[in-house]
Amino acid sequence: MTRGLFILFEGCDRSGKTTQSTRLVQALNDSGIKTKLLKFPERTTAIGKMIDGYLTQSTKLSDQAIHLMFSANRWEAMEQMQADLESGITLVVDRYAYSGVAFSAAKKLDFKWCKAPDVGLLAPDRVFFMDIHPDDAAKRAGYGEEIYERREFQIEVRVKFFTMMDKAWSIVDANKDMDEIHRQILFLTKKAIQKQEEGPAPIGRLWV
Ligand code: T5A
Ligand code: NA
Repeated sequence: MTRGLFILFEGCDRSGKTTQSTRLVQALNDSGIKTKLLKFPERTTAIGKMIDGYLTQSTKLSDQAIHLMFSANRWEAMEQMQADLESGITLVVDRYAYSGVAFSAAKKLDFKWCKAPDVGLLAPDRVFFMDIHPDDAAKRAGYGEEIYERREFQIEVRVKFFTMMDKAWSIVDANKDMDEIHRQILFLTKKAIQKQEEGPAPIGRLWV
């Protein structure tokens, strides 16, 4: 049996990650590819609840402490993610370590320091970067409710994402129509799954 693929969505706030990751999971399951949706931060765990308190501005934490909590929130999911991938389940993940680094580095924390706690996490096979200018994202529903949703900060975050891209990444124009974006992502994902079936590659590790 071929292992599942690890598909990741990254991008600035309100770029459509949750919309597209949900639709992708639905479409893959509909076509018989067993797929699970995960999102980070996973706000339901004990660590996730502290992160939620920080994001909704009910708790204060230092930049370093919240950074390490976001990382711990990924590490607590790793064992299950590996087991799922090995049992042939494809994982679609809404944000991951790249968000962790981009947001903290945009606060001027040292880039290498930001990457360190996530070294060794499972690496995604494909990354879809939902690219939107923060001015366009700001026009979308719900914008501005959480701590990081400020224009200048989001522009900084977008720049940090660009410094981390490699050949696993595809830049998606997130300003296009939702259906069109979905079709493009589904096509690229199915191609990646087919490639994995033809020549299986092991699960990689981040930043080693
Ligand atoms: N964070 C996260 C860190 O600092 N460190 C970390 O390690 C991690 C993992 C919360 C914050 O945490 C930070 C980053 C974030 O600031 P979150 O829980 O993922 O992260 O944030 P959410 O608020 O859930 O999600 P986002 O704000 O990022 O939004 P999405 O998921 O990108 O966008 P989505 O799909 O909810 O869509 C937003 C709106 O736009 C519409 C949708 O209908 C919705 O109303 N929309 C479109 N409109 C027009 N055209 C399209 N193509 C559209 N697609 C969606
Ligand atoms: Na989201």
